[in-house]
This record gives sequence, structure tokens and C-alpha cells, in this order.
Amino acid sequence: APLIQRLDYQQPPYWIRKVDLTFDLDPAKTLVTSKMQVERNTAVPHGPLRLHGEELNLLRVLINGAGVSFRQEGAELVIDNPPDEDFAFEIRNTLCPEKNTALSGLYTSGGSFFTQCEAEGFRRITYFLDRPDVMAVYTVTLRADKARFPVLLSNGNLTRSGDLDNGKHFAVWDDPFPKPSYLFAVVAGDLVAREQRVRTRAGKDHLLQVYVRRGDLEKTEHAMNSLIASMVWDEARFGLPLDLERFMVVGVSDFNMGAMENKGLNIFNTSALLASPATATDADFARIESIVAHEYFHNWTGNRVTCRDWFQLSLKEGLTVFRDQEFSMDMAGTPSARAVCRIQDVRQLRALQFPEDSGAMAHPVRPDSYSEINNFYTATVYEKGSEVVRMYQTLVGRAGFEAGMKLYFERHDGQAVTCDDFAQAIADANPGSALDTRLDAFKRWYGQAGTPRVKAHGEHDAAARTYTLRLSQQTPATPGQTDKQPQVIPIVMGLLDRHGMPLPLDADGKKEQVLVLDQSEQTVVFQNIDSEPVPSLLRGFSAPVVLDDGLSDAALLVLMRHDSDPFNRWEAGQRLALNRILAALRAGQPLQLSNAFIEAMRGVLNHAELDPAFKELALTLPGESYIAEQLDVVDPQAIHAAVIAAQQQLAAALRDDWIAAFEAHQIAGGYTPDPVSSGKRALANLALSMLVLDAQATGDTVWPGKAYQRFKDASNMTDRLGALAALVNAGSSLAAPALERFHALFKDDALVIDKWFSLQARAPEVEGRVFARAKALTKHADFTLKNPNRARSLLASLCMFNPAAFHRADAAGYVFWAEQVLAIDAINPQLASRIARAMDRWAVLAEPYRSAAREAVARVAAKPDLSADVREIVERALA
Ligand code: B3K
Ligand code: ZN
Repeated sequence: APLIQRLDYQQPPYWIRKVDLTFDLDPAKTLVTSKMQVERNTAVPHGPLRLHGEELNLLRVLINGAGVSFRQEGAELVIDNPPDEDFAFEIRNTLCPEKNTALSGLYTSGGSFFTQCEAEGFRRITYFLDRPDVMAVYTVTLRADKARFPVLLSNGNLTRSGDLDNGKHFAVWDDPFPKPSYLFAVVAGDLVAREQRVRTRAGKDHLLQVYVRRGDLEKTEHAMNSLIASMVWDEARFGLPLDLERFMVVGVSDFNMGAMENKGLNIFNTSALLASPATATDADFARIESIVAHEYFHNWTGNRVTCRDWFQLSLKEGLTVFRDQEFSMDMAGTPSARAVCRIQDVRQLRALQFPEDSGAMAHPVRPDSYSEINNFYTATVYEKGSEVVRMYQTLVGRAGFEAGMKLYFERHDGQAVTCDDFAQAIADANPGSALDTRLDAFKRWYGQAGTPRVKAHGEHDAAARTYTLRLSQQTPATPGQTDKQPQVIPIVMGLLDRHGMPLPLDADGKKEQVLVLDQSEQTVVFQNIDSEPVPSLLRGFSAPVVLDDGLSDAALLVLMRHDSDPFNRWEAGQRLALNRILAALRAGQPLQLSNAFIEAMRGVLNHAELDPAFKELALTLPGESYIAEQLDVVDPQAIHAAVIAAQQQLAAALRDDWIAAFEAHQIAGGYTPDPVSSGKRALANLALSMLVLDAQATGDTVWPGKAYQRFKDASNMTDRLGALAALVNAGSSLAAPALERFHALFKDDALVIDKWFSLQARAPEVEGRVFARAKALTKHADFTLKNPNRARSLLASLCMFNPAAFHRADAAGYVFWAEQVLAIDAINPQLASRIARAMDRWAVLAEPYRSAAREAVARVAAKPDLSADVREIVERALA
């Protein structure tokens, strides 16, 4: 597959302004008739009309109603001499949805039809200029058997429907908004809907519908509530109302990602839509709220203003992730609950994006080249992209950012634009701001890959009563990018005295400020500082960087106890733990937590005012992949051993406190997924897992027994799964019967069975048993590579989220990975290439893992018939 370069962008030689599509839907052979209004683009040189098409049977091509000569060149349909004037263009083709296991284009799932067109799925439906800068208005006619496909949906408004001969019926949908083909959607099947009519602030009425399979209706209440909350929020915070009379959301079991923002017809993976207290955890409820919001927010940031080309993907994804993160924080409410959201987002960024940014797939937020665009729906484009948007807000303030968004829509509504257009709008709305004066330098965030390292060193001069903070930055080399320029890094900061009291930073007595680091080295001097302060830098994680401030454990303890910024309080505790773990790993010594650390953790656990949700985060040790990020040579087994040792020590030393915490955080009454109750459940579940872990070491049988009882009696999935996880993760002998019981109880609920697979594949490895069990589970009757959720629940869990089970001295994990990737690639290339990324960081592994991992990647790369998706991943890994 050719490498596509960002700088090669050119406008298309033709525009398609209007599309009239007719579908005769049949799972084995669907007929598509596409009538388009085409117009020459006079801004670029005259050339042939080249349309994209994949896996289609072409039946006929007409221009202005008459046959025309054409060629098929690879995947393109070429018409060499189209008319100069606007013309009517008609294509007829067929395709086979039921054989479409790639889940891109038009496919069937559970007997119904669904589409997925982003990024390049529309060309698997019909021939088209399948690129986001070609925007057209669509009219869609659907015809299908009425008994099998009673519901017929597409984008926009339903204008007509009725019966046809032979038991068929039809529906006509009109979408008044011009859109790129990637936002097109069709759904047809035997579905039912939860409906809600709402009136916006502006007084407009809307019909909201959530379509699912019969039987799943009672699991859609949370999604509907989340949708309504999203509507209210976007109008209140950004003045952005819903622009369609009808907004539909549909669930499908076979789906490659979380959900898709098709105009007026969002399609969701059922895992991101369906929830009931008995089957979904608090984390599921939160994820559903945020994905429903994310897709809804795309209606403005993505659909009304879309991307000129796919290199600009973060224009819509980074911005929309930022918006959904802000929404979740606003929904959470209290400052502490907001901080919990922020901590979770940063943890995610560090666990997924930081490794990406330092591995073989490192790429800028706006990539420079790709061979398969689906490989660039990454943590960098999404999560780092969101951090970039957050930095705009930090630099211009919340009101300034809202003004910038307003200007962005004033300028670009209805257009396909670039990240530069967004940057310019925010800057122009804030003349003279810290952003406006450094806009070119700020935009390096779009072009430079790699996580910047920021060093901070403070010196107190007692005689001069000054505190001098020296800051420096450096961004490591990444593939294809050796020399990096300084980035614009907003550092929100404050100073504390050694008792933890905030110090005034200037004559006005300000206690917090934003330092803008935009040089390689910079010095800031604070006046009237009487004694050595403790700096609290990068509050709220104000930039996606690695900070090395060289603080002592004593200083970290001050921050952990007293900082006014809850994020930095959490961060200080994490750093204390990390320092210990890294010291042990570097020395090759067994880990021993210090008393000071244990007492600090006890202080957090028993604290009278801290929220349970915050305590749970503070008492959870840094993840294994984040620890690996700190090391030049990674031994996954050693990291795992250190983390387990730290957990065991924390479990033993705080045993009585864990018991008290468990007992104090039981909830009477019904289940609600609100932040306060879910925080209590999270802390109780952590306490339980610590108690069962400790019991495993001491031989105590009381706590495993209690865990089993709780597992059996739990009235909600969070507590049931929490208790089951406590047994499984501690390696208790009660784990096997509990797993069996869990399976029997939920055998008919696919989303719960996914949890069952995933829990087993993520269990802490002990003597190869977890790996062996995971491998055996591929033969389980419920396992299939065809359903992405199921495949990921086992394979991604093992290969990407369980390093100690996966990286084995005998290389069996890598052999297994290669087999599975190849098997999935023949079915679903997008899914295969996600799992292929488990090997992104093979080069930093210690021996013997490193050589064996490389060999496995090379074996996959040697296969001649790989998809473009997997090929790009393995070739980048080997480059
Ligand atoms: N825009 C889609 C992702 C499409 C992925 C294509 N491989 C979902 C989202 O980000 O909202
Ligand atoms: Zn998105």
C-alpha cells in the first residue's frame, strides 16, 4: 500500500454536491443505485474523474443518462473525459453484506444491517469520492423485506415510507446538512426503540431514540439520560444546540470501536450503550456516559465543521475528547469529583499514549504520513490531542476558549478545515494572549512526536529571600524526527512552605499562576520567600509532559498531605511509590516499602475528609506499563514482581485499616452510578481485594469466604465483579467455583461473558498458569475471533494488558500473538492491527524477550498476504 503524505494534499478535481442513494437490501446481494450531481472544481487542473471502490460489483455507469466509457484501475473507477459542465452521474453496483467480516462498509450483525464508513468504508458501499473534503447532501431510499427488517433508518429526517409488493417496504430519508461520506449511515433490522421528546432552551422540539435488539430495551435508560445531559451541557457551556428534529442512537454487537458519530444516526457498540445495575459496572456506566456525550458532541465538532483530510483527524477527535472530558468533570460536580475524573484521564494517557509516543508507532498529533488511516485512530490523536486543546484553554482562560470556539464556528460552519484553522480562531479571539503571541511555536504540538521531558530545579537564597526556579525542556527523538524544537508548555504552579501553607507568588498575593515555558531553558525568580519552599508544578497535569523536579520524599510528603491541588496530591503519592519501585528495580533488589510511605498511605485511607473515590486512586499503585515507561530496559517479570510485592506489603501493613474501610463503605439501598456511591464501591472493592490478597499470604480463610459470599449475594455488577476479581487476582482456590458460577449465571449476556474472559486473561501471572488458561480459553465454546468485543476481551487483555503473562522467557506468548494476529487478519484487518500493536515496544525489552519478540514480528511481516493495516504496524515495528 502506498504511503500517503500530508503535504501532498490537493483539492479533488470534482465536487459531488448532491447524492440520491437507493438500497435494495438483501444480506447476500444488496443493490445500490447512486445518482450524483457532479461539478468540476475549477481551482485545480482538469483531470479524469477517479472514484474509490472496494469489493464491489459494478453494474453500470451513466453520465447524463447515457452510457460512458470507463476503466477500472486497481481499486479506482476512472472516467477519462467527463463533461466540463455540471453533470448527472449514475452508478449501480452490488455487494454482499453478510460476507463482510471486516465490519467496514455495509455489513450484517445478528441478522440486521449496519454501516461503518469512517474512515474509508463508504467506498465499500458504492463508488465515490470517498474523502472528507467532498461534502454533499444525501437523500436515501431503503427497500427491504418488511418482516425481517421492519425498521429502516438513515441520516436526517424521515420524509416518506410505505409498503411495496412482495412483503417489502420502503423509507426515504433526507439529510439537509452537507456531509462527507464518512458520516453516512444505514441501519435496517428488527429493532425496538426507547423514545423521549425534549425541548431545548431555544424552544425547539426534538425526538430522541435509542434503538436496540428486542430484550435490551431496559438497558437503554442510562444512555438516554446521558444523551439528554449532553444536549443540555453543550447548549449551556458552548451555546451549541441540536440541529436536527430527530436524533437516533443504535446499538450493534459487532463493531470495531466504541461508537460512531454518523449525522443524526450514531451507531454504538453495545458495550458503549447498554447498562443495567445487574450487568454493568460503575466504570461501564461512566464510559457509556462519556461515549454517548462524545458522539453527540461530534455533531458540532466533526460534523458541522469537519476535517479537510485525514491528517487533521485530531481537529475533531482531540477537540471532542476534550469536550467529553470537560462534560464528565462538570457532571461529576464537586472539585474532588472533578479531580477524580482528571486523574483517571491522566492515568489513561500515561498508560496508553506515553508508551505510544516512545515506541515504534510514535507520531505527531497531526501525523505526516500513513499507509492505512485506520491505524491512526490512536491515543496520540485522541488523548494527546485533547491535552493540546486543554492547553489552549489554560493559555487563554475558560472564557477566552469559549470565545475562540464561537469564532471557530462563525468562520467554519459547513466547512472541511485544518488544525491551523482551529488554532487561528482561538488565537484571533484572544489577541495579545499567551497563545496569540506564541502561536507558531505552540503549533509544534501538532508536528512533533514524543513526550517532552521538563526538568525543574529550585534554589532558595535566604539572604536575598528569593527562590529561583530553573526550568528546561527536551523532547526525545522519535522515528523520523531527530531534532526537536522547544514546545510551549503551560505550567500551572504554586509554592508551599514546609508546613504546606501556600506562599504568595507576587506582590498581589496570588497563590497560583501559569508559567509558560517556551525556551529550552528558562529561569523564574520569586521574591520575598523566607524559607526553602516546596514547588507544586504542573498542577492538574497542565501539559502532557514528563516532569522531573527532583523532589525529595520529604517534599513529596508535604505535597501529598497539603497541596491545594488534588491532582498533585495524588501525583505526589504515586511518585513516592514509583521512586521505591524504580530504586528496587534499578538495584535488582527486592522491593521494601518505607515506613514513611506506608504511614502516608494509612493517613490517606483513614482521612476524615478525603472522598472515597480519591482514596481509591491514591491507594492504587502505578500501573506496570507506566512503570515500564520510566526504564530504558524493560523486564516485565521484574516489574510485575515489584508491583505484587508492594501490593502485598500494603495489604499486610494496613490490614486493620482495610477492614475498617471495607466496613465503612457499604451502601444500603438501591444502586445508583453517581460519583459518590461509585467511589464508595471502588474503595470497598479495593479493600476487599487487599484483604483477600493478604489472606492468601497468611492462610486466613475468613476474607476469601466473605468475598465469595459477597460475590454470590451482590445486588449489582460492580460489587459482584469486584468480589470475583478479588478471588481471581489473589489466586484463591474459591476463584474457580466462582468463575464457573458467574458463567452459568450470565451465559446469555455477551457483554458480561466478555468480562469473564477479560478477568481471567488479565489475572496476575503465577508460574505460567494465567497464560495457559488464556490460551485454553481460545478453544472455549463461547470464544470467537469474529466478534471484536470477544476477541479483545481475551487477546488484548492478555497481550496488551497483562505484560507478565505475555512476555515469557520461552516466547510462547509471542508465538500465540503471531498466530492470533494472522488468524484475525483474514477476518477483520482493523481488529488484527490493534492487537498487532502489542509488540510496539519490543525494542526496549530486556533479553531474552527482546530477540524473541523481534523474531515473532519478523515472522508476521514475512507473510506475503497481510492486510495493509497489519503490514504498516509490523513494518514500523521493525524499521
Ligand atoms: N470517529 C469514530 C472513530 C472511527 C474509527 C475508524 N477506524 C468514533 C469516535 O471517535 O467518536
Ligand atoms: Zn470521536
